[in-house]
Amino acid sequence: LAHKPELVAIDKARNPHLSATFVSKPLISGVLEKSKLLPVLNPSDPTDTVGTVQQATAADVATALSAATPWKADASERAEILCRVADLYEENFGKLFALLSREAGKIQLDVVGELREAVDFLRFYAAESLKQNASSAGLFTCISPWNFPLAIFTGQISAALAAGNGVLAKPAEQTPLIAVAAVALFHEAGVPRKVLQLLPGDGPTVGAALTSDPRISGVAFTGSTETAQIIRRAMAANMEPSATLIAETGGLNAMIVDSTALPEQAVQSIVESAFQSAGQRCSALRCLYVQEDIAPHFTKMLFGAMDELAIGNPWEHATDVGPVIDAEAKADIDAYVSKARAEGRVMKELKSPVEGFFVAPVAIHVNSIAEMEREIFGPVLHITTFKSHEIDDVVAAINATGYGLTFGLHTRIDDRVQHIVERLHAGNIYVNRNQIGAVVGSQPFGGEGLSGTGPKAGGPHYLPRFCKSKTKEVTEAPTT
Ligand code: TXE
Repeated sequence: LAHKPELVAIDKARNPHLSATFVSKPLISGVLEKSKLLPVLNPSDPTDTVGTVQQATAADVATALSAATPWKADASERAEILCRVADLYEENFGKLFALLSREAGKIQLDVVGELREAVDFLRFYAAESLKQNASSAGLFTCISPWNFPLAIFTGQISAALAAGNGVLAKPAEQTPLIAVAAVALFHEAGVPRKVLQLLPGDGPTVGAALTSDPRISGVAFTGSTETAQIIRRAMAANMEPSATLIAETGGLNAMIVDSTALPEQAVQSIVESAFQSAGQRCSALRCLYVQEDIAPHFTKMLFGAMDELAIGNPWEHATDVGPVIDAEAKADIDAYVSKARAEGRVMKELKSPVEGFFVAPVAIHVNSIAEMEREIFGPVLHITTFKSHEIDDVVAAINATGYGLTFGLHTRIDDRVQHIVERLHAGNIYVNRNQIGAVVGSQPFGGEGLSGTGPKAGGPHYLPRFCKSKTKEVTEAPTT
């Protein structure tokens, strides 16, 4: 984890947001169309309807686009207001905490880490915009996923706003309520309603309309590689060639553990990297390479550590693994695991509770990462072995997936670290530690190849992509 927060004791009875039902509408500047109301369910208890959300229509998108305007306040005022949003996030901790947990099914440690990251993004981009004298006068579309529905959402929006853009934001279908709560805080802090508008709705209607309008100067997107490709095509067909796409997508992330690794350290980082957030992180470990001579002993230790994982209600302090996001995600992962089970490739499997969208952590044998056709977005770890002389082939196989997000290495051979790090294509490489960290400001995050366009979020190069660059050269005119 980026931040290792202390667990806070949250008393369910004293947090009214845990039993409230939220009713939300698009936050656009103009008259809304009447449209479908969709229920938002709690993934750990589908009988708990967290709220209902009114879906934005194509007409709402048109209204929002014609009202939209860049943020004309000067840079210091923008930065001040974004810092005020950060303060409001902290003041509304209880409400945001309850929504993140109920709507996204997150365990307490994940919720605290995500809230912290969102606040860090706000303060970081505010400070960077002053340092870099960032300026733009465009309109950005921000499209976010459900797995970090507050942190990624806030990061995209705050960077676009810090540079002076107007923003049209579309949250993921599964997690609109936390976005509505967050945008209300932006407005409360002083971001004008026409500058930041929120349009909950589905990808093919609202997302597509917001990524194919020539008035949009750029799109910030986090989600699947397939959707990023759809957006790239829509932008190419409809927008100016100068329109910017900042995409962060998926990964097929690997880790190598050689026979010199410290086994306890490696086991702990594998368990955290593969199963934290129920494996629903783009950075999560998917394929582990263990050196053959230590494999029998090492996997025994690893499976022993898996046995210690507590699966269940995200509200219990002891819970390590909560639910996956929805019924569709559970069905997809369950079908994948059933096929592997039928093929005799399941090496270790835990049991899951019956209710809710839970998937128990599982380890599956593969011969090579090349056998993995796609990212399985859940607590599923693939394991294979290698011999010492095969290390370059392993690196080549990992590179050949085309993804390049995270990579982990456990070894005590210094030369090997250098040898592999030089050859491996990945945006974030972790040596002798867990593989899912990102720290705003000091450990920026992002990938290459099929994993995204870069630049890395939370780093100094992110903000300039939201700006228009102007080269100003002045020749002094002779005075008359
Ligand atoms: O992603 P989508 P989904 C990966 C992960 C997961 C898979 C599918 O492997 O199993 O993607 O998840 C919006 N035009 N990641 O279906 O569809 C959509 O409404 C414009 C990795 O959730 O990419 C949502 O707001 N927008 C990932 C956002 O795109 C469109 C996090 C993401 O949804 C659109 C999430 C369109 N045509 C999933 N279609 C990560 N990198 O962390 C959909 N959207």
